[in-house]
Amino acid sequence: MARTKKTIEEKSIWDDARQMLRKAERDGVETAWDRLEHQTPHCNFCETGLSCRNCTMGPCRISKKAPLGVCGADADVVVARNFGRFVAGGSAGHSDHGRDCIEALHAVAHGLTQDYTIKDEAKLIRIANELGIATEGRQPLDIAKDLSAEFYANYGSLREELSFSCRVPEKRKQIWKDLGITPRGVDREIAEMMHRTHMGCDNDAANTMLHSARTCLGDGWAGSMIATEISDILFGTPSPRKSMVNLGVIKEDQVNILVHGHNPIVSEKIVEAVSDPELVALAKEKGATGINLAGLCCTGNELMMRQGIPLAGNHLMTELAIVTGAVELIVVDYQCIMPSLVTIGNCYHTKMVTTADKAKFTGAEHVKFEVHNGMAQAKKVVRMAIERFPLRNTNRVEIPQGPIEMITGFSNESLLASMGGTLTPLVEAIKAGKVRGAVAIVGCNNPKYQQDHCNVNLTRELIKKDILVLVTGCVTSAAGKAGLLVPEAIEMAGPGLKEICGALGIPPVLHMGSCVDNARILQLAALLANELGVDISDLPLAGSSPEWYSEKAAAIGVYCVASGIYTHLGHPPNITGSSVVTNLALEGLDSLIGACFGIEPDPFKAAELIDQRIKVKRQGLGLKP
Ligand code: XCC
Ligand code: SF4
Repeated sequence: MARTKKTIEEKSIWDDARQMLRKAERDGVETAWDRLEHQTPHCNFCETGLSCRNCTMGPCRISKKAPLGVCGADADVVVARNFGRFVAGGSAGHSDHGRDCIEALHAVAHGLTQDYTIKDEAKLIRIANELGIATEGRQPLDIAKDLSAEFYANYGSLREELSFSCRVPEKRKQIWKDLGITPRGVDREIAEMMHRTHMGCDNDAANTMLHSARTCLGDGWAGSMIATEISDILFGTPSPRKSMVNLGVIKEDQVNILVHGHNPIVSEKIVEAVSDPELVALAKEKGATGINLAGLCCTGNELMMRQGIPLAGNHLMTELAIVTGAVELIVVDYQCIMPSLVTIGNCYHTKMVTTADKAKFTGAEHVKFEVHNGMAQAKKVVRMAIERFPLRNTNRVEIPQGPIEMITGFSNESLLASMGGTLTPLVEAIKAGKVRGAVAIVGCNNPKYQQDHCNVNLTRELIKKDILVLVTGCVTSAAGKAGLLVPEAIEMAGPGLKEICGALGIPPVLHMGSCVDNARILQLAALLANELGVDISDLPLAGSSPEWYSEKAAAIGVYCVASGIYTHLGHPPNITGSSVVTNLALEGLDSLIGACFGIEPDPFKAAELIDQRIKVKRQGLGLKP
């Protein structure tokens, strides 16, 4: 097969990306798009999920000529096992991030750190009450002790169900129970998936797929939800504020530090350190006018939601940010961090610093962050960045101009507050057909597809149809750069959505956080369902991940569907080698669980697909489509 070389315009829809892709070419820097070219064409067995490496009687490749692996596994079994392990990886990622949050809360509660505190006491008490932990007359730290213990228990094997199952509508819980997929413990379901997919265990594709759902539900309703709720307790529950997005947030005359990864435990301390007067003075001594901090990917979303820190870009912008030549240091924790960043940093003067023992990068400097030393380590990292500033080669600096304004900070709490503390205005707007439904557009970039083309166009099409859009993760940067995250964007919305958002003073597309914050959307969906006395699957809702790439994104898709939310993907996971698994995902799940996946690469057709679904759900509720 001939390799097709994409033009720069075909790689991304953005000017800032294109400008940096041109500079990368001039500077001899290789990016994900170049490496994709070297990897193309991809192995067809792997792409369709038909290769198995689960034992050394293999590896096996399932084909017409050889339809069974050495052990006798057929296409359906191999595909289901591969998919099961794929989403177990994603669930592990979100959930282990959640575990790190519990450790921080536990350390705060037990006085093991001075570096973190409880910022939102009201939320601590609210969540404790919700989970049946006594709060009356107790000190916040005492409550936090019990809450961290309660959360830890969600990871083990002693529970029949998760703490936040109290949020799940009864009808949904019954469906889970009937199918035997009520998630019991986060780690338990992940470990069981590894067990089931060992040679000679679960050799029934549908059964393995059901356990995929159970595993991912553990992610959505525990791992991710716990990460979000604790992050709010420790760092504050987000409220609407202005911020900026695109590579233009990098400042020519300042020391530039980028934070990349996922967990606010590291990045929140960096935020504090950059305003340390001593360090600011040091930066000035070195010839900079100050220290500038910007975020990438999900940790960027976290900082933006709570602190309004600007966002330099999403997944495919991470390499290009370094190509500006103006980044002194990039500090990372874990997930979605391309190992190529070290190499690209070396082409300039950019230092890469890792902070988590579970995510070291050869060639990067490791500054281990622990709950008890976060502040000291953050200052150390900022100092390292300042020391790099004189090494910057000003002849090689080129920063795209003109960052775009956006509004961030729509937690469920702030959303409810904007509606006067109740869901009634939203429910009324839905009933009246002014807001016909809501769609969460989430996830990533993938160099196989023109960057953000689908993310942006799907968002635009949906708001035209009076569908409220909620964005998280790497779609945030896409929607922000397209000017969709400001109140003025109601001009691009349909008349009903324009009226409602205009009256509330909110954009037609709401930034709800990072990818673990999709748990906020689950909670909101459950609140809506409970308010109407129906199941989540009865609501005019959908999810979409148009340009997804990661195991985590697949896990999100599965927990969305298993929670009753129809989910669109721009391209299928590696399952198309099995008709059983593919049919289950695209249809079968609908009758079992009340939702399924839809695959459509074209954003305009995808909008129609989602719109159809919303019509059906509206009619089901007795509303005009
Ligand atoms: Fe990663 Fe979370 Fe995807 Fe972005 S959206 S590329 S998973 S950073 Ni979560
Ligand atoms: Fe082959 Fe079966 Fe071993 Fe997989 S588990 S590598 S299909 S023999």
